[in-house]
Amino acid sequence: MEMAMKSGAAEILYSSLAERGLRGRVISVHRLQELKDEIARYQINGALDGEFSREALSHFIFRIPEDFPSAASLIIIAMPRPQTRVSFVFCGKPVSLILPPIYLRFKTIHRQIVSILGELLSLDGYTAITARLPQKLLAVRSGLAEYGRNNISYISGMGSFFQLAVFFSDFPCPEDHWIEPRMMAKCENCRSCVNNCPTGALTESRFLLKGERCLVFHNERSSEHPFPEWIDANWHNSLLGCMLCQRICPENNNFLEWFEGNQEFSEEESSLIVTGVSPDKFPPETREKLKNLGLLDYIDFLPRNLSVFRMRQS
Ligand code: B12
Ligand code: SF4
Ligand code: SF4
Repeated sequence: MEMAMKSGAAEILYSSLAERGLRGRVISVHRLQELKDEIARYQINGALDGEFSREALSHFIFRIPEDFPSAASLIIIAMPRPQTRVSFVFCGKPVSLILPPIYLRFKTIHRQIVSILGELLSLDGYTAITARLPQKLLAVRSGLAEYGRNNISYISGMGSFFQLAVFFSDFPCPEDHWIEPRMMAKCENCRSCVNNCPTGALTESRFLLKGERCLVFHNERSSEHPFPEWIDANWHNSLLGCMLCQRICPENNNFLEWFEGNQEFSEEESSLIVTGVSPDKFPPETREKLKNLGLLDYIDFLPRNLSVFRMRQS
């Protein structure tokens, strides 16, 4: 294929990714500083809540890795991801919950993306390593995606149902596209997501999400943080995350019924998980179910998150 020898090297990479169901964009590594400044601007002007920013945004590293001085580009990849159903039984009554796109086997999917990209790049002697950068902003700035008013990014043909990954690469990028963040045209006359957000995380007064008001921030937080009192128990709608501003969105109409699997947990298993018993003490088949879903990575959050649904049944 000799991608880099040809002028349309990036286009060839894009079509090779598309053949495998992925979308990608390459931009110059020189954009790192602009990216850093863009996030810092919101931190400095106080638009981002301090506690939220420290917890959710402090893992970014806006530098070329020391052991990869030949990094010339950032490669942004999107892989379509379905919703999943996970069912529990509390007080003899079944509770069927959504696991939103990206939570199902998140790490395994990331490894799959690494492997596909690595294989394609290696054909021309290039390589890539995972970067810790603002993936959504990069997806939008590179032209891969557009923002929805709900602050989630959208790609034509995928809606918002995809997982993003960003890599440093020595793949050359002589010129790149660095475009102003764009909102989907569909959002101009639509407010469905804002109206359906119960917490005030999405408001008319500003575009930027109030992360500290978003249910997802609270149900992805470590277990020493109980849900704050201002969160109405009836707002919870997913085992992890929240689907209220995505499932109401007309841009996702084609994907609403896209579910992969329905993993059921018996009343005994549900009780073990919700009471926070250590997974080492779970029966092997329960552990296996959780492992296959990729939920062992989130196991500490499940007692808090599930207990609100158990309360509703009692
Ligand atoms: C922190 C974080 C969160 C936080 C904060 C979310 C947020 N919007 O920032 C919390 C925990 C709340 C969260 C929730 C969710 N997240 Co999250 N999250 C992240 C993370 C780690 C960083 C995001 C980030 O950079 N935030 C910082 C803010 C400043 O960036 P931003 O949102 O892009 O903000 C830009 C816009 O507001 C824009 N802007 C400002 N004003 C204006 C005005 C106009 C007109 C326009 C057009 C733009 C614009 O400029 C800002 C940046 O400069 C990324 C993974 C990663 N490494 O990047 C995943 C990630 C963004 N999350 C993801 C997902 C799936 C979700 C959830 C949908 C999960 C769920 N179903 O429950 C929810 C969605 C909540 C929502 N409505 O946004 C996916 C997004 C996939 C996609 N389709 O876009 C990512 C990329 C993870 C992944 N690997 O796939 N998340
Ligand atoms: S619900 Fe409407 S405003 Fe919100 S992201 Fe979807 S199209 Fe845009
Ligand atoms: S994910 Fe839920 S809480 Fe967060 S902005 Fe969307 S609707 Fe609001």
